[in-house]
Amino acid sequence: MSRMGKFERITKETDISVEVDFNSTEFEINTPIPFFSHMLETFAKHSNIGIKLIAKGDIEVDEHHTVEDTAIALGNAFRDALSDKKGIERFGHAIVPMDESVAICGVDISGRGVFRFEGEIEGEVKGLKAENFLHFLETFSRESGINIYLSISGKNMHHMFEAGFKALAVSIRNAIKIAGEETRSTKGVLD
Ligand SMILES: [Mn+2]
Repeated sequence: MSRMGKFERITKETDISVEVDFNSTEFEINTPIPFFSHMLETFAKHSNIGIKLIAKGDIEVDEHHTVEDTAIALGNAFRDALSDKKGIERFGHAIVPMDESVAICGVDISGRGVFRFEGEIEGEVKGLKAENFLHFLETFSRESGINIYLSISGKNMHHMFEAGFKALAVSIRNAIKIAGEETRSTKGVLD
């Protein structure tokens, strides 16, 4: 079964193209924000999902447009790859520590993209502000239809962001696994 998704978004602010393939683990990430690329590579690596993502954007304004539009494109590529969600595990969770930090994540691929965050996170890791890290996750959740709960505590911002992306990746890796033939919902559909 092919489980691939694609999305392109070109505006006056950004130019993003994303391909995801649940049957591949090869990734190639290229964004103008090295730390953001590092986070997306971390996400690809630990989710075991093949992701090809090329993003260009007006980072001379700030990173907001590029981060948001990347989330829109990645979310829609996921929605496309998830298709009718038939047979998927649906739920996934992970607790991922990174040195003094820890992230707790749970996902439900329900078709309803609600993002809930708990924790205190502010400041910036070179080129990626905490507000845009959260905005990325909220936008990805909404566009993909993946309900995401995430809690992060710690001291080092790099560790906190990275633990968050790893916990999300491991949760999604488990939730997209094929568990059977049936749709895992008493309603019969996931949307
Ligand atoms: Mn790192």
